[in-house]
Amino acid sequence: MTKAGLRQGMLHHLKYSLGKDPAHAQVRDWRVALSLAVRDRIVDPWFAATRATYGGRHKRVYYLSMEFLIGRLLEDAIVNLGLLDEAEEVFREYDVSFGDVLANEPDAALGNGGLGRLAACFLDSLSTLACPAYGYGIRYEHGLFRQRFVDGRQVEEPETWLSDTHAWEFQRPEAAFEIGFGGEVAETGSRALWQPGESVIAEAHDTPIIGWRGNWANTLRLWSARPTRLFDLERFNRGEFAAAAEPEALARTISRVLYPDDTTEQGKALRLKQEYFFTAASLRDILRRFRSEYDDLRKLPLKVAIQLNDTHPAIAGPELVRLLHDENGIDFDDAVAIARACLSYTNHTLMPEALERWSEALLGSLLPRHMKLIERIDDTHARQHPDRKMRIREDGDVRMGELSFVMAHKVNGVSALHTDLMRQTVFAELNRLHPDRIVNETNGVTPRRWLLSCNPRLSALIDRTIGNDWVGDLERLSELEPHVEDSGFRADFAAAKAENKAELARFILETENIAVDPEAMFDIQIKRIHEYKRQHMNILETIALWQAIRDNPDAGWTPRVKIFAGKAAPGYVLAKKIIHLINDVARLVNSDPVTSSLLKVVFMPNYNVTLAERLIPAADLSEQISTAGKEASGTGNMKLALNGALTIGTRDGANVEIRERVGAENFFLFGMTAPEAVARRAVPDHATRAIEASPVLARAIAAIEAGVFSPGDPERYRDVVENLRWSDYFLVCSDFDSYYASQREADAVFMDRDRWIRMSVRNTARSGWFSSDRTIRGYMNDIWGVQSIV
Ligand code: 475
Repeated sequence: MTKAGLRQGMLHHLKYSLGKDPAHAQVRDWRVALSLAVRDRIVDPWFAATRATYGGRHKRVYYLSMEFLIGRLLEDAIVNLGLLDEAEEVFREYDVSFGDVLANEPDAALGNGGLGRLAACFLDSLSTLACPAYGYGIRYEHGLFRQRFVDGRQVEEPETWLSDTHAWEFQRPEAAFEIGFGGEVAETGSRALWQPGESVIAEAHDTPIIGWRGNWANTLRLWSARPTRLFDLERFNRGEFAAAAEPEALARTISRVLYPDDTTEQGKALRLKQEYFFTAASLRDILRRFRSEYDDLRKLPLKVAIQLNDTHPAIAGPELVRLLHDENGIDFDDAVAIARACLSYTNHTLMPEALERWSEALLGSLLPRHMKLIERIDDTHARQHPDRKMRIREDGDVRMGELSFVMAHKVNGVSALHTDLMRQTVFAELNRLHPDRIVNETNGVTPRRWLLSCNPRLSALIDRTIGNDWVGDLERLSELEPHVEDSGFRADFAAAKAENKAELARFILETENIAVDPEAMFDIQIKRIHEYKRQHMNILETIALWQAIRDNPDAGWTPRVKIFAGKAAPGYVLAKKIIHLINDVARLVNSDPVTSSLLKVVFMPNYNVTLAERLIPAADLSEQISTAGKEASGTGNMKLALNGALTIGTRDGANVEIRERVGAENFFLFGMTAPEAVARRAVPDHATRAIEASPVLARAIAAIEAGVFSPGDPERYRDVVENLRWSDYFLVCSDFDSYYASQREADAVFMDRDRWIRMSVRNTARSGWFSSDRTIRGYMNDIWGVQSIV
């Protein structure tokens, strides 16, 4: 499309969709007008993709996920359509800042963290690879809370992405299903009929997702809940206004807000309702589409692949069996076999507190028919394997991981290490029974968002050096490798990083009022706050470094800026304490004249996709320091390495594979391995011993205890410290010395700027394998049995 076409489309929407002329248009008007003009360009490829899928009678992939952390969509769409230059020029003509227009778009945070962002990267790759696919999820009215700090403490505020006009979706009032809850099951012979006690309507909203180069578009279909009965007019007329609106309020609660907990499971009835709500609506939609083309439901697995993103949609197993068996009269065992052939399940965490369990009592009251079917699935499976004692139900709970495993033909982990640990630990027994079921699909990230658009300086350099085919084939980045010997290339590579850092430094000054030295090492830890991710180990190291610099300010220290960002679950007390501690340390350290040219600490509030896009291109050092065995994969680690950051990290998750690919000599490794961590945990007093053995750690802890960072309130971090001393399940103390030493090695290398740049180039050149295009090809071949349509 030409610039003229884009201009015309935008002016058309400005006038006829927004009722404005250019002279009076506000930034929001321009943003919505541009979005609608861009959306218009997506519709034809979108229709064409649908026609090609129908016409070729192709199998479709359905990705069921409670979370899609998509962020802003406008730049993504513009970049994928190849309209970036055109859009920039048009806005120059109107003297409107294109950057402001892009920044006006709300960041759609329909997810918590890694799991939700992975789903969003997968959408981009599915379209790029022309794989016929639908994402299915919930259209939350409020996404992940906004984070503010008040006196260093996290405060949560509701997020309102929809109130600022979401220009991408098409409402589909005709694509609606009634979803039931509760009620009774009437058994007649071998058949059962579920009569729900209450119900809500699931209504579809479609967002087209265009792939790289604009050749193919899939659909993200999000469900919102509305009441079957809008409004109780009788009660209203009696003057009972609040009561009259009750049915509506109750129904809308279901899609009102995203649960803000990641990696903990809370067993709330509303959460289960949300899970069943979107899963049931999606399955009904999938069967409706199948039936519009085929009549034999037994052929479902030939045309339908359903991926369960963690156990949140695990009720899909029993629900599909219910639809096939109860509602379509297919024999129970056949129904289970058909469902299993369609379903596959991705596990994202082995942390016991994250593995979903629902009490049989709750499940039985909310989904009585499903509870019966789960019992039957469990009994059948147990009967088939009488020598084993594996049960889906345990202690009055249904274990959703086990249910998903039994109902899936493939179960995958998200990194090589994580998949091995699945086989050895959580699913050891099931793996013995079904040794071919577990497969690995190491995560990846989309190169369009996480290099091309977020890092225009580096992208332009790569284009100039090797052309731009890397965007659709990230392994082509290996062609950069020979250029590591070219001093001109190295200088350009260093300059791109330096400019990104200078830009971030300006942003930090503007938003946080902290002056940071753009020449210093930008050392970045960005992710949800969790004990297993060990932000507290990082801040302890920061304290120790500060103390060491104060002891001897002229010892030739490498200047550092420690940057943190991430949200804590609102109910996770210790994680919130860690945030408070980091902010307290920042306040003191940043105002210390002795260290101020050498060390700064910044906690950027409200981490989200947009902030990640700012931080990642400016990173020198990527902190990937989880306790070995606890981080399933990580994906931020991949984004940072791809953008030339060196990793300081443990042998955990995908770090292992990153290190293999970028080379051990280009990676700062420290800490125990996963088996060593397990063994160490069994040593009594491991933490106390580690603290006694490490004067550096002991002194850092002592400073916290003495109230150095919380003057007048030395008790503030008592729980953090006690936890470290007396339990330290995540082995912060045991790994500390190794971490500290590795940091000092990073300091030394950073001083040798040319060496650092070479290592940085190699990280970029060797990270091509971590494209989500590669990951999705893996799912297509190993799990779904589908092919790209060309
Ligand atoms: C892993 N989220 C990362 C990433 O595979 C991994 C759990 C319960 C409720 C809501 N959200 C969650 C997760 O479990 C999660 O995000 N897991 C993450 O998945 C993608 O890279 O290591 O921690």
